[in-house]
Amino acid sequence: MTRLFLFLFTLIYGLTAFSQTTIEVNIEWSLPYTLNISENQKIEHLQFKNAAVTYENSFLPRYHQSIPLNGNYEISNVRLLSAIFEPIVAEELKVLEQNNSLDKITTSIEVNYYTTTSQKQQYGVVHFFPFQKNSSTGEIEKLMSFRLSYDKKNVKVNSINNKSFKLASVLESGDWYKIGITKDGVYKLSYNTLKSLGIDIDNIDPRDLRVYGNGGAMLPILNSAKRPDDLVENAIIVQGESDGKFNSGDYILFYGQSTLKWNYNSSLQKFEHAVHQYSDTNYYFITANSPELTLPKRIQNQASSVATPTNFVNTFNDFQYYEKDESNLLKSGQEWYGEYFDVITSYDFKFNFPNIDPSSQIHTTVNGIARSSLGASNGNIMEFTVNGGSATNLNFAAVNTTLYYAQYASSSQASSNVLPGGDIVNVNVKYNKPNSSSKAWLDYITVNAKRRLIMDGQQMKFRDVNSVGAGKVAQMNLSNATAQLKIWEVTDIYNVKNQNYTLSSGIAQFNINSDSLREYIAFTSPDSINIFRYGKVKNQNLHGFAQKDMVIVCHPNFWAAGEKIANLHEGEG
Ligand SMILES: [Ca+2]
Ligand SMILES: [Ca+2]
Repeated sequence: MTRLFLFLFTLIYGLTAFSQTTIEVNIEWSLPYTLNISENQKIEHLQFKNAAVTYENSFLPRYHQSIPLNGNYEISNVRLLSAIFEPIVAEELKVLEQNNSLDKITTSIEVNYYTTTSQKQQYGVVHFFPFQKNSSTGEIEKLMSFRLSYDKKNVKVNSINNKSFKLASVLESGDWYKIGITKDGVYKLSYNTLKSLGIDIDNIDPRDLRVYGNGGAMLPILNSAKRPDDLVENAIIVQGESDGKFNSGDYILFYGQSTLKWNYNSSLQKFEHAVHQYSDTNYYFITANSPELTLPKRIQNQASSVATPTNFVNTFNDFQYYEKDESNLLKSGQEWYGEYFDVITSYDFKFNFPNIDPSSQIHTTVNGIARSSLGASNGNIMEFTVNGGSATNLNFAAVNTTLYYAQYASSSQASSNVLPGGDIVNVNVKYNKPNSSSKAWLDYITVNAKRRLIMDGQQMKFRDVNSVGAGKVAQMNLSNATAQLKIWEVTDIYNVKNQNYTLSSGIAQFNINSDSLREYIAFTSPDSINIFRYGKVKNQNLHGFAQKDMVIVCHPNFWAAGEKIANLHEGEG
């Protein structure tokens, strides 16, 4: 038994090598600080050197320590040792009472910590409120000094941290031309389009043509989240390339993705949209002399699965949203709102789902915000109806409308499921203004519906959640199909596939292994019009820069101020 225990201990210890470190800390307290919030509003709060003070924490100062871990480590087992406290004085107690922050102070300090990455370096961050309520005297005490003890634990190198960065950007050399698009779809770049971009189209070999782009969705906010390291090449079709000459009837076909992203929420079983906060246009880059030595990527054919179908797909999931970015209430941040409910308190919205499936419920979600001193129980409610049916309520909490720094408005969201009455889905949103000063704004509406799998228009995207599952094989039956129809699988935007199908009595049929959700676009005519041409781009090599400590991005109008900040930080080293 002992031997087994020893063996296990060695094994665990060997896998997770860690070391313990201790730092001595003195907290440098000063007199309570007075913060001027506006001309006639002041807040007093307790203060020490490098304290973090926020409204959310009732102005209770928080201790913060960032610890460089010098390698691929994780911080753990953080403890405060030899903590020395002193009772707070009456004046300090008064400040805590005024700010209603006493209830945040408990009989022992709750230490919070996490590991984060900044400039490819790992840091441990420790934070806590340096106060305790003495369990025997009941007095509030503040922390004066302590030893901060923590373990540094080796972490398994994951794919993000282990990532090797490219030494050079593809844009470093070669001739590059930029285009922009705003909608998901199949695009056609004709001889004339390429020529007007500035490409020397008569003298290039079309077999060298490549299109690069990283999809249009917003980059993740977290620095540590996975993302492409450089521009990624997309598979394309170059019609007429085999003769080595780009003739006037030759063209490029590629799948372009807009900046709007739809994600499937499997717990709610619906698709949710994410609007790009910085761009309505997604860009693609074209070259015939890329510095990359790989063979140019071309769209490959994908055979129909020979496995026996388990699911027969005649309907598909579709979704639409309505969201206008019209007002930003505090003139800051990322949240924008649309329709304003004040004098007008009711708005109608129309969604069109061609060939809607009458037997599947439509799922509607409405999100809004309201600014009112009254809560939902006093009528601070938005309600929506779908096709005039029964109302669904969004209940809003009251906000303090007199305090400048209080929460400006409260948000709410509600959903409903109803059977459709036809292809058109009418959504009415009303605000039940509880008093004359109450107002509300619409954030967005999303509608998830099922449509019959019937080709509609020149391009149609489709996917089916119902047939997804381990070991499942779906037989897709797309009707209203003609011989001109092409079906591309666009699940992997970098490696789009041309799906083979059989056509019989106007039904395009193919089988697929559907253990995960796949997405398709069927089209009879690619879009050659909605392409914005930007022309040639300069060569650039972001990967060639030495690592910077700080990057300042600013509008040319603020160049002078930007340089001033840069000089200030450079001076500090
Ligand atoms: Ca040709
Ligand atoms: Ca919004």
